[in-house]
Amino acid sequence: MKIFVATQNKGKIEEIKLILSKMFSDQIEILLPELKQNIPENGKNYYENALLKALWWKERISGIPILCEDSGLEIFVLGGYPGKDSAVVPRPDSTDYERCMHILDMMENKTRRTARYVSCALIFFKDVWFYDFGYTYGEITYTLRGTGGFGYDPIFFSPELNKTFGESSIDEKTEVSHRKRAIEKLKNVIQKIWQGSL
Ligand code: ITT
Repeated sequence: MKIFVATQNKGKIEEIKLILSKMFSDQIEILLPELKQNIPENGKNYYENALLKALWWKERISGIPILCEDSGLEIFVLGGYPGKDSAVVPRPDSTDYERCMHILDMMENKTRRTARYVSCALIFFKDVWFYDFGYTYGEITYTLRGTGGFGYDPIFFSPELNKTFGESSIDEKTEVSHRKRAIEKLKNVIQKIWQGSL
């Protein structure tokens, strides 16, 4: 049972591999992009960006389902910032460390620190697609904590794990992650595609 996982983010790749292998108990063959591609992500929201990635890849990959994911961090007191722009603030070429420091600067003196990660997972097969969302709620920390994960994980405290995602193992994060919650909702559809009933 093959699936093309259309992400170029190394952190996401490791997590999605783990999620899919737990969900389908290793009966699955995961194919990945070979080269770094510059895929436009100028949609109005997570769903549009996930679909843009799928439409780009469907011209290049055929015969197997394509799994795309678009995600972001939303901080309530900042009106949902950085949201769908999470991968490009403060600049597209910033490092993960710079992105975290940018958020900590913006959150200086803020006492309301609730945030959530959002994931929109989308499966595309034969010009038909299905998508769903997953959410994980947490708090923005005051300092960087831990070196695990990627992106904003060292500043995202998960009450479910009682530590930041940066302090968590990939297994722990994956148990409660927005990405797992979104992909899980597509499980039946993925199975139906493989069974040939979609
Ligand atoms: P692909 O488009 O190739 O999948 P990307 O990194 O560009 O990779 P997105 O456009 O969906 O992916 O950007 C999501 C950004 O949101 C990501 O780069 C991180 O900065 C942040 N983010 C999303 N999920 C995260 C997570 O689980 N942990 C930490 N940061 C996350």
